[in-house]
Amino acid sequence: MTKTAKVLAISGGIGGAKLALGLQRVLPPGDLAVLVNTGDDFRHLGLAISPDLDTVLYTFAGVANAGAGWGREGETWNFLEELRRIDGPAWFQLGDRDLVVHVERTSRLALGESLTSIMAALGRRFGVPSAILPMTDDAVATLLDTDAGVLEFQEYFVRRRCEPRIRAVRYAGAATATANPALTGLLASPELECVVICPSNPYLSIGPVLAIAGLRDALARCPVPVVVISPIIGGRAVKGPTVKLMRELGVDVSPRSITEHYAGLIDGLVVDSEDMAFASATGVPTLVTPTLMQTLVDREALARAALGFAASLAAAPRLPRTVP
Ligand code: FO1
Repeated sequence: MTKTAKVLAISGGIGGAKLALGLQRVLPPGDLAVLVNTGDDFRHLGLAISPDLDTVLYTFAGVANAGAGWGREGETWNFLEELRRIDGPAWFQLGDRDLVVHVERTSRLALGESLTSIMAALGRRFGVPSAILPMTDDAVATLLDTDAGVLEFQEYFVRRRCEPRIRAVRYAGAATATANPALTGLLASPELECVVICPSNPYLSIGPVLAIAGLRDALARCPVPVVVISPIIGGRAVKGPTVKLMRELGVDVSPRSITEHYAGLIDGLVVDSEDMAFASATGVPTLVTPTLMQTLVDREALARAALGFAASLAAAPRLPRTVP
């Protein structure tokens, strides 16, 4: 029988996976489960692509391309070069090794296997000690209402390099999607000690996860501390379009906005030392610590700090979570 996780992390791709790896490295094997965004998933060349799941898988297995943050280290590009030569859709770069995972996932889905089961099998094959849980086995797509029309996530993110101006973010299918069944059990488990929301984009990466009604409710009701690591450092995002998006949505780029975004769900916020001045105005208990993760040591240090902070919140009398 598999061990019940003690820590649940919620993550998108690149930024979130960095902290998730730190958590995996400081926790005993089997103590971590990661709930991963699938709102970026799409069909490309007939293949089922799950970028954030694969980023977490490769990061946990130690085979990720550290520079790009996505795809495999030591990748070869024969498939992509040949695709480009015949004028195929090479804007989304699929490496040869990475391609194998997409082909395998697509064929197993076609045979009726669930995404959860496929990711569990891949996790075992890659020797990953943590559970990698898709947020749902149903189709959910993050759609962007932009000044260039409605765009699917990868169309906006990769093909258009996040250039269009976003007016609204939607999560098509989330209202009727069923949360990963393992998650509801885990959130109610007496073994669970805390939930850590990784410093992923709150709108594009964590937003789709929390848009699944059953999942949001289960998280709001869970009795253990839920802490979030702010993805904003000194008014900047470490990577990606978080700050640009917040500005376009008319949201103040500050730790307080992160608390407001997660209102009713979190018990504590972790902000970077550079944002010390905001710590007393976040509206929730706040830990100030370095959050920039450039090295493995940084990732482990932030993981330890987040876990210690959650433990301190569990020990103290709990404030009721404000319902939005
Ligand atoms: N990101 C890019 O910026 N360009 C790419 O060509 C690209 C290809 C790609 C292939 C497989 C995969 O798993 C991820 C890939 N990503 C690529 C990353 C991905 O689009 C984003 O990082 C996530 O969707 C956002 O978390």
